[in-house]
Formats: sequence, structure tokens, C-alpha cells
Amino acid sequence: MSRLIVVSNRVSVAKGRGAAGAQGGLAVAMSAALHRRGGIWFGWSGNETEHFTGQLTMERANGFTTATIDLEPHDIEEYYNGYANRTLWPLFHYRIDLAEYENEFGRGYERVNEQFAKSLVPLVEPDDIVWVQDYHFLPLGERLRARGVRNRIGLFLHIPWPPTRLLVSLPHHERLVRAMLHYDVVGFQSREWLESFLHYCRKELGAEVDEDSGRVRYDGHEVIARAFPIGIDHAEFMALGETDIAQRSQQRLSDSARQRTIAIAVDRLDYSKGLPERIDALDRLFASHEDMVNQLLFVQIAPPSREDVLTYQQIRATLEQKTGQFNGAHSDVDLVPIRYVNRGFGRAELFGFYRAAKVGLVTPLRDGINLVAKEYVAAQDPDDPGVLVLSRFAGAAEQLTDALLVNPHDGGEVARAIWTAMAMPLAERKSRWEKLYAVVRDADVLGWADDFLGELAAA
Ligand code: ADQ
Repeated sequence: MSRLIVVSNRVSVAKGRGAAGAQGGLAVAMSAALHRRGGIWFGWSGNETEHFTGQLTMERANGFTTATIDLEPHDIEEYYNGYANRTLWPLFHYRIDLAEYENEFGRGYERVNEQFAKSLVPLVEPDDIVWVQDYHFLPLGERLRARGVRNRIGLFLHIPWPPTRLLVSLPHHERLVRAMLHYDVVGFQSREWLESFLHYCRKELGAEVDEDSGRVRYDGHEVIARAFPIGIDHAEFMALGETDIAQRSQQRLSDSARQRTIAIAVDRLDYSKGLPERIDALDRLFASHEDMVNQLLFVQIAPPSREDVLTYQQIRATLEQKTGQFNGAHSDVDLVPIRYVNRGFGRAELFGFYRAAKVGLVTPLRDGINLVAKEYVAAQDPDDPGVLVLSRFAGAAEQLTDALLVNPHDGGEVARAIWTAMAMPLAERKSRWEKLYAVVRDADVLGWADDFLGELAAA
């Protein structure tokens, strides 16, 4: 088997598969894939340096090697906080109102991609497969090709791909997408994002596109574009459910609810996740039903993220204000309806919390796929499963069609879905859950990695 080199912005600091602690979806997935295959995980250390040298720090953990580089403060500002998180992230989540188009951001992004290519090239041996992750590195394949790398190189995009009409608002959009055509395989989370990408290639670049095979031909390059919906590490996650920690945290949350139904949401604190809109939906639910304070407890777990970016400071302030107002309006002297918890938890604890909750609220405004939806399903008690309320704008909605699918912008619809979930008879809960669980179990992260790498090997 060829050696695998994974490239992502950050390399997980946790101890690989099964590690406790808050990690984003990408880190969880890559730890699982590398743990089994071995190889190298290359990325930014998260540390700053005065002068970029490209010096690699190599460490070995859990069956694979990590190789990291330090970046200069202005590179971090322009590439990471700037182009990645203030330009591409909002644009790719359909928020052109929040996207900032600054020349320095674009230049910083190109510069860091060049630095990554330069540092990576000495690590690459002739038979290696290079697998690049996410929107931080759309041009990295082209930069590697320019340095003579002839290996198979694939890109997987963890977030949505925007409709052509939105993408064309980005200055130099053609350059960005043309660079992506130097990969051998480009993967997306869902059919919808894939279709938007193919539409762009045909319409804006005039590329030759075969919709059935996903083959895109342009200017002497040929790339396969396909949907590879990511999953959770099913076996690892289910094993967490057997731990004392999971069982204790389930008990702890259940006992504290005082007979109320628990609804849970777990999200990085990000404007794409629809957190304020969810509180508005709850507000409608509480306004339209009497005595809800005695019936429902909503637990929102939302660890802060990207705190250097203003829009993230704003979403946090908005959410704090809304939960405060909500609880002020709907609490009783002895009951508070929303518990807003601003921190990360270990994954075994999360398992227990999911299992204690009879309603899982996953209502992002846009999401590549959303792994919380899958974790919630996996954690349910087969004899008494909870109900998943899922945004139709999460990539996962293409697979999890037996959830209660909602438009997260429509507070009335979300409120009705929560009410329906609370009242759903056991037989219906079970039949929905069985179908959802089969999808989560059968399309897990190891199969996802095999699928992508198989396509890349065949390219
Ligand atoms: P994220 O936007 O980070 O990922 P998501 O898919 O929901 O979103 O993954 C979050 C992960 O972090 C989950 O595994 C969850 O358990 C964990 N997590 C969240 N809050 C936590 C907390 N308080 N404590 C502990 N763990 C917590 C991006 C894309 C997604 C895509 C993934 C993977 O935005 O659409 O699903 O990558 O491709």
C-alpha cells in the first residue's frame, strides 16, 4: 500500500483515535483514518515564529507521524484569520454579507500555500499519496505540481461549495478554481455541493464536464469530482458508550432535568450553525404552548471558536444576550429552560449527553455535512431512541432522510418539529431511528477514507 500524507491546516494535538477533548469534525475524521493506515499528517503547529524557516517538527503518536511548521504572525492573520475564515468560510456558507474581500488576505493565502508546498516537497516519496484537506489549501495541488510533484494528489472539501452566482462575487474566483483542477480527485460532502462545483466549471471556465462520471477536462488537465459524504468513527464512538464516563454523564444530565424532556444541541460557536435562529424557534414553541417550562429543558453546548475574528465575537454576544432574554422571559423560580454551556467536553461525556436527550436539534443554516447529527443518532438507546430534528441545509440531510427535516430559517416550522418530536410515539421513533442508524453505521469515516483513497489510487 502506498504511504499516505494528509495535509490540513491544523494537526490534531489530541492523542489520536478515541482521544477525549473538543476537536472539530475534521480532526476527528483524520485521526481515525491515519490511526488505521499510518502515514504522515502535515500542517501548521498552531505556533508563531518571527521568521518562517519551514523547519519541520516531527513527532510520532498512535501509529502515525505528525510533521508541523510554525507560521509568522502576519501570515496567520492574512491566511488563516483573513482569507480562510473571513473570506472563504462565510462565502462558502452562502454569507456574502459577511465575506471580506481584502487583497492582503488573498496574497497571504497564496504565500502560505507556497510555504506549505515548499516545506512538504522534501517529505514526499515517489509512491506516496497526498491527501489535502479543506478550503485552506484549494491551490496547494497546483503549487506542488509547480515544484515537480507527480504523485497522486487529492483534495477533500469539508464545507459546502457555493452556488456559481455567489462564488463569482469573489475577486479572482477563476484563478482559485483553475488551481483546483491540478488535483487528481476533488471530493465534496454532498451531491448538492458537487453539482454547484460542476456548474461553475462548465459555465464560468467553459470546461468539458461529464455529469455522470464527474470528470472535468480543462486546459490539458483532468480531474474527477465526486461526492464522498463523511461519517463518524462508528466503532470508536460506540465503544465510548460502554464507558463509565458516558453512563455517568447520561445519568447526571437526566437526573438534573427533573422529569422534563431534554433537547440537546452541540455546535462550535459559529454563525453557520443557526444558534440564534434556534433560540427564536424555541421562543415560538414556548409562546404557543402553555407550561413548556415544566416540559422541556434545552441544553446548548457551544464551545467558542475563532475568537480572533470579529463576526465570531458578535455571534457569541448575540447568543448570550438571546439566552439571557429567553431565560428571563420563560424561567420559573425553580426551573430554567435553557442551559447554555460555553465549553468543550470529552467525547464519552458527549455520548452520555446525547443519549439522555430525547430530541437532537441540528439546525445549521448551512453545513458541509454535520457530524453531530450522526453522533446523536449513534448514541441513542435502540429500545427508546430520541428524535433528530435536522436542517435540510446540512449535507447530512441527503443521507438522513428519516429525521424530521426542517428549514432552520422558519422558526414556526422548527417549533412544530420540536413539538412533534416530543410527542412522537415509541413505534415511530424506533422505525425512524433504525433507518437513520443503518446509514450512520454503514457509511462511517473509515469507509469514507477508503472510498476517497480508492478513487485517488484509480485516478
Ligand atoms: P465542524 O464545523 O467543526 O466541521 P461538525 O461536523 O458538527 O462541525 O463536527 C463537530 C465535531 O466537534 C463533532 O465531532 C462534535 O462532537 C465535536 N464537538 C463539537 N462541540 C463539542 C464540544 N462542546 N465538546 C466536544 N466536542 C465537540 C467541519 C464542517 C462540517 C463537517 C466536518 C467534517 O463544517 O460540516 O461535518 O468538518 O467534515
